[in-house]
Amino acid sequence: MLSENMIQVTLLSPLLLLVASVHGSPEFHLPIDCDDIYQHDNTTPSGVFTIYPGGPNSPLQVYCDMETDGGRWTVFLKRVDGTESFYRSWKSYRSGFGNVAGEYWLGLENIFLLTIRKKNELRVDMEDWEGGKAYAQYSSFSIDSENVNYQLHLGSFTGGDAGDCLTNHNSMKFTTFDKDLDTWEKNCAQHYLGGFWYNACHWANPTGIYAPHNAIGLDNVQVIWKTWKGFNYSLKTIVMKIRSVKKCSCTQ
Ligand SMILES: [Ca+2]
Repeated sequence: MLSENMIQVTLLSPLLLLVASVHGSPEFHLPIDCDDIYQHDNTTPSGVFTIYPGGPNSPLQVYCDMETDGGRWTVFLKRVDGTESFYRSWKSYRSGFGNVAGEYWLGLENIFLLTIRKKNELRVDMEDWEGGKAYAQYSSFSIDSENVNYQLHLGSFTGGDAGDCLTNHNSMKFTTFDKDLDTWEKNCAQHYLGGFWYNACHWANPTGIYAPHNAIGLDNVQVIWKTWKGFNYSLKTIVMKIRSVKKCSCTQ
């Protein structure tokens, strides 16, 4: 799925950064996240970059939002056009899938690594089919390791006109169609066709079926955010992103 250019950039980046660190910029390290990329150059535009939350031998491609509310956001979920299937197994949700230039899930293991390296806040941006936009923001966001099934730890709702749908999902473990760790007697992922920190089951379904509003008759299985458009509205886009809550640790 990666273009030849992207592969070359991925292979060259560590080398170029190593050279940069040897020649006159000893304080510059491999970026852990989009915040590090921004701190190194605050004129960097939004786009696809290589980060190293798992160390120098584990380059990871990601989309950085450098515009919304000051930028520095590392995007871990993006739904924009329905090109990617999100009805996926535990293994798939663990490692990540999709295309970072379009729709993707960064992977639970990568999200875990990102959130143990720094303290992060969470923002969710979404759009409807009539040009409306809304967001929801939370003071902190982290997940546990796979040993405890990537349990979600969410801070308080700090604002946003979309309203608070995720407090209902706080402290939940992750559930996929092949691994039921939700609090419902059945499997929420099988029933609502995504993979998420389901409870019994959801107020939001960011990984649900992508479809234009009213295109499918089934309720609750679409990409929904209950407190903004209700259970029966299928959203046009949804993006989940995190950033370091420390505004600037840079020394330049
Ligand atoms: Ca269950």
